[in-house]
Parts: sequence; C-alpha cells; structure tokens
Amino acid sequence: MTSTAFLTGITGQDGSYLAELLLEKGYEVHGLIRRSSSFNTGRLDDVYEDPHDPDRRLFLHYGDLSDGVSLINLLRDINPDEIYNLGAQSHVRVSFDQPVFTGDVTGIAAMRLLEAVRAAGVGSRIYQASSSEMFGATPPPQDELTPFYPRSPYGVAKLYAYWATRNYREAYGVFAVNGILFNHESPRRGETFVTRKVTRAVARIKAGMQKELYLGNLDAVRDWGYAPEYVEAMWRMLQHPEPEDFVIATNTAYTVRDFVELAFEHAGLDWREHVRYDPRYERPTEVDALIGDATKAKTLLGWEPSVRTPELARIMVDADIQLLDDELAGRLVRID
Ligand code: NDP
Ligand code: GDR
Repeated sequence: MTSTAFLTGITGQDGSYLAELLLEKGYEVHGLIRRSSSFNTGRLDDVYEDPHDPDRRLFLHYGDLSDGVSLINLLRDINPDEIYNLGAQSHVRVSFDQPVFTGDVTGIAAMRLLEAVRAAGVGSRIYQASSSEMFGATPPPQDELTPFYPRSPYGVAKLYAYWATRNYREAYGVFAVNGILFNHESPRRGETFVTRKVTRAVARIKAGMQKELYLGNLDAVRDWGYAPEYVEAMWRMLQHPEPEDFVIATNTAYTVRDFVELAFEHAGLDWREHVRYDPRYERPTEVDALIGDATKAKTLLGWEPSVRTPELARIMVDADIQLLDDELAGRLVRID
C-alpha cells in the first residue's frame, strides 16, 4: 500500500529535498503552501506535477501554520501516515525583529499541529524540525543530553516546539520525535543565510557584477552539513521502531571566516579583497559555537554524513556559478 506524507514547509530548502526523497520512495506527498503574491514553489520545479495528471503523487494545499482549523481539516482529509513539521520563520537574525510572530509560527504552531492530529483523529507519526540553536550558549560538543540555553527568539520558539513534541509523546503515546539538526546547507539554501549569501556573492564577484560582500560576525563556529543527507535522517527517524529524539550533525567545526575562505578560494579569489564588515548582521546575542555529536543516529539509525564543509562550499559555489551563467544566458536569449 502507498504511504502518505504531509509536509509543512515543503517550499523551503529541506521540504523540497524531503518531497523528492519521499516521491522516490513511492510515497504520496501532500504539502502545505502559503498563498503568496509571487511564486514560492520554485524549489519544487523538479518534482511538480500537473494537477490534471490522474497518476500524480504530489499534492499542494493552501494553508498556514497560524490557521489551526485548516490544519485539522487537511489532516482529516489526507489521513497521512507521516507528518513532517518543517515550516517555520527560520531566520535567527530576523527572529529578533519579529519575536512574537516567530514564537507563533516556529513555536506554538507545533502545538497547533499536534492538537490538530488529535482533533482529526489520525494516527500519524510526527517529525518536528528541532534545531541546534536550542543549545545556544552551552559549549560544544552537543548531543541529545546537552542542556539547552537558547540565545534568540527563534531558539526559544524551537524549544517550545521541542517540549510540546516530547510532552505529546509522553502524555498521549503519540509517535512524535525531534530531529535536532545542526546547520545544513545546499544550493537551495535561502539567499540570506550566511553560506548561500557567500557563495552567491562569490559567483557575482567572479563574473564582475559585484565587488564587495558585507558580513557580520566571522568568528562564529558552525557544524555545516549537506541538506539532502539530512532529510534522509528525518525519514529514518520515523521508520525507527521507537519514537526517540536524535542529533544530526557532522561533528566538525569551521568558523564563518573558514567558510568564506573556502568559497572564495574555490573560485580563485582572495576573500580579503572583497569582504567588508557591517554591524547590521550581528545578533544582539550570538551563538558562538555549535558542533554536534550524532553518535546516537549512527548507532540506532545507521545514519552518517559523507559531505563535510569544504566539499559543501565547493558544491554551493559551483551551483551558484552555474545558476548565474544560466540567468545571463537566459537574458541574452531574450535580447536576441
Ligand atoms: P526554510 O526557511 O528554507 O523553509 C521554511 C519553510 O516554512 C518554507 O516552506 C516557508 O514557506 C514555510 N513557512 C514559513 N512560515 C510559514 C507559515 N506561517 N505557515 C506555513 N509555512 C510557513 O527552512 P529550512 O528548509 O532550512 O528548514 C526547515 C526546518 O528545519 C525549519 O523549521 C527550520 O527552522 C529547521 N531547521 C533548519 C536547519 C537548517 O540548517 N536548515 C537546522 C535546524 C532546524 P515560504 O516558502 O512560503 O516562505
Ligand atoms: P544560523 O545560520 O543563525 O546558524 O541558523 P546563519 O547562516 O544565518 O548564520 C550563521 C552564522 O553566521 C554569522 N553571520 C551571518 N549570518 C547571516 N545570516 N548573514 C550575515 O551576513 C552574517 N555574517 C555573519 C551569524 O552571526 C551566525 O553566527 C541556521 C538556520 O537555518 C536556523 O533555522 C537553524 O535552526 C540553524 O541554522 C541550525
């Protein structure tokens, strides 16, 4: 029998890779999308199916994590085997500008979804996209037993969602798990996260379209992995016989400066000639160092990352150079 999955955040980086993975595995995939005045389904182009195709397995539904009733109605109609809650206001810096909104969509919405599952009477397994940002100021390495100390409204909101997930597991016996994922990136990463901001700028600087790149704190340490490998871990968590929480990470440490250097070097550029400081990209409270220990995922899920930060930087730079070439070629074709 075909398994059915419901994804919030399907239009985001992780949602698009997870949708691809689940479709490859034969799932019927239902995704929640927000109504937007401009297209927001670009990351799904490769898997998009004509709504008139009777054999299609990808279905997109309008809705919003702030609208609990629509969640109940959708879940009742779809009755999914698996739910992946990936939707969020996911930008840490922006969460300081929109703390209450972030609290609602990134935090309380997880509770809304859990309640919707109960109200709709569906027996779905639930994955909650928890974050290494919950560890915040607690020094590395961080694993499933590390105490939390969030340093942003985003981190605080994710902590609420984390505990809501655990509480529903304990209170109602729901199969609900937290994947505590460390930073993971890809060519589909949002353009305002630091890795993508850097690799996009590298492509434009190399093409002579930009001279300078403004960044904030270059000293922060992060454990950057490759998003397609991380969505595989999400799926494995829901196939595990017991509902348990897992850290997903590469257990390696690079500073933002290291990433910048790797990306510029790959394109044959000297970053010192182009990178400038702008305090607007600093956060009121910073997370200095995140380095994850994913031993539990390796032992129980057989999950291990293969792409490390230097290769990730190369993948992203190459993709952004290619993307820019395609855009420029497209413009030339239109002019002709
Ligand atoms: P993105 O920012 O790329 O995607 C976020 C998704 O959430 C988008 O589909 C967005 O829709 C959707 N969304 C935002 N607000 C709402 C709303 N009110 N109702 C419904 N949907 C909404 O995030 P990622 O793919 O990088 O991350 C996926 C999840 O994992 C997020 O919850 C994030 O916080 C978490 N996470 C991410 C990590 C990472 O390194 N990438 C690490 C740890 C956790 P739209 O396209 O319309 O904006
Ligand atoms: P992060 O990712 O906050 O770790 O959250 P981000 O790429 O935004 O920042 C990483 C580090 O880079 C520093 N930095 C800058 N960041 C941005 N965005 N822009 C800049 O110009 C810049 N200059 C320096 C930051 O201060 C920070 O230290 C990501 C998100 O995907 C979350 O949703 C997720 O939960 C965590 O990763 C794990």
